[in-house]
Amino acid sequence: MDRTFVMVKPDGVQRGLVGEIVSRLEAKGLKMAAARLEMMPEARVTEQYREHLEKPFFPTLRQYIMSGPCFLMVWEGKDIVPIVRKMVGATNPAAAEPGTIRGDLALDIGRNVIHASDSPESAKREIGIHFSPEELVDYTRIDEAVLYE
Ligand code: IDP
Ligand code: MG
Repeated sequence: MDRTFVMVKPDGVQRGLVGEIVSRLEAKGLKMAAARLEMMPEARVTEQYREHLEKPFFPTLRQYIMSGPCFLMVWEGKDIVPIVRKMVGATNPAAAEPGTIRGDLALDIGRNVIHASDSPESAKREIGIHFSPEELVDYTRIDEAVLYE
């Protein structure tokens, strides 16, 4: 099974969207492997968004991510990285398709509710930043036998 890192950002937590987002991923058939609500420390924000350090929006991005609690998760499923990216939608909610999380639940690129890893390599890196191996729970979902061919 493949894994990805997903995070409800502070605007999503404040707006009470954690349940809605978890619900969509659960209903798809994906399996939650870890979850934690926390104020993300600056060192991990910087590590998470390392590729954007030199971008003009980085200081406000860091401020946004540290403005309140985030809900961090690891999810599992076959080909999960592209599947969850599709469910999340375009970075700018104004361009995100209806039916996607950002398309349905957000308006502004600077308040786009959710993060999801963009490649299997990023997923591995991001899971490693935020979770220790012992925090990843290994179990069988009762419907796994009917979810996959
Ligand atoms: P992604 O979250 O869809 O992978 P990235 O380009 O990796 O998008 O950007 C990371 C995050 O940085 C975005 O989700 C958004 O919160 C923020 N961001 C990206 N571009 C802008 C921008 O032009 N203005 C403000 N924030 C931005
Ligand atoms: Mg990204």
